[in-house]
Amino acid sequence: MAKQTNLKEFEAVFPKLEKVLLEHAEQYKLPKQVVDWYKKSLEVNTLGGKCNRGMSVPDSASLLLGRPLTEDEYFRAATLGWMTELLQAFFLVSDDIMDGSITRRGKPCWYRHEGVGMIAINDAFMLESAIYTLLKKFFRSHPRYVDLLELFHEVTFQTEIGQLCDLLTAPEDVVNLDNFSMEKYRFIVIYKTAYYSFYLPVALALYLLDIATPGNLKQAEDILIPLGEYFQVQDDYLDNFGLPEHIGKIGTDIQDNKCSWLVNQALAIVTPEQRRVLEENYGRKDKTKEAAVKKLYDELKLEQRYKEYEEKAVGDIRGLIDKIDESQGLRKGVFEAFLAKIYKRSK
Ligand code: DMA
Ligand code: MG
Ligand code: MG
Ligand code: MG
Repeated sequence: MAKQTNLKEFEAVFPKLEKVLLEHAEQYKLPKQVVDWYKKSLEVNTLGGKCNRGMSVPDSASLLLGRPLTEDEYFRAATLGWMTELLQAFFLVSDDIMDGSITRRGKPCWYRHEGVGMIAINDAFMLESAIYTLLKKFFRSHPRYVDLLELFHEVTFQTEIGQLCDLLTAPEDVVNLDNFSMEKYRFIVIYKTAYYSFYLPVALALYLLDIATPGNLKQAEDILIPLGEYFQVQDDYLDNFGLPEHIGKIGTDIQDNKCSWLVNQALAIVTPEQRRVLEENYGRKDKTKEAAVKKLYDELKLEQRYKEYEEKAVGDIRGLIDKIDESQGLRKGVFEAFLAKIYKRSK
């Protein structure tokens, strides 16, 4: 039987990876201040999250093998897991700057820490670099090294085009609700979230075990992308309806003029008067205007609408999982584990 990892076990691997990263930096004879800064950035930005993405690599590997991992297998799978967490850290540090966010994981966003500011941009680049330092150190002689490398590069690019579309659909100075559509929404969330959060960990596990084929990668993608889409709808729902104490961040989507799931749902059902409320209040850096949009969301019963969406989405995903043909090396349990982790999440 496969055994699922836990946060404690997964976090126990991090210090070993941090040591490798710091030793790698130290070979350039940097001033101590620089090494200390890198260490702090690594710790603040990589630790303290739920690690759902990272833990999915060892979990998926164990489910694919149908047995617990040996100590060495666990270490290697968790290392790939931490590399997905570094990728996530790189995206979050930059995302928080671009979205003008206030808090992350219950603390100020990194760029808002004392003395950090726009140095955070370089810190984000260094978090990304750390992925490739670890990949080279631990996987240079793995038969799928080039595939792993290309996978990280491709998923990074996919996330970046998603972020670009997210930002271009949310200009700061012009609010034009006609720019939003569910079609554009789907593009944004599939690219900015689904590939790196869901496809990446499973593809990594398949490459790690050297059982990846074009066929099983495609099968995995066909389920993981809808799963990732559902996850980002939850994120958008929680941005407005979640509690900052639970989600560790303060929602910004209304003030940021985001093409969020909620605004798209609202647009589908508003009366002309309600649409005017949106036009006059959405996307403005103003608490009172934000409150007017929140009130409209309540009147439109978007919370209820979300719950209906969730049941339908989960039913559809279960249907996709049921149809998996396990003869290509995949296991239904891999996808069931993902779904169980996010169904009805409140954080
Ligand atoms: C998340 O979009 C996407 C990436 C690539 C970080 P978001 O801005 O909705 O995320 P959050 O709500 O966590 O700021
Ligand atoms: Mg954001
Ligand atoms: Mg964003
Ligand atoms: Mg969000």
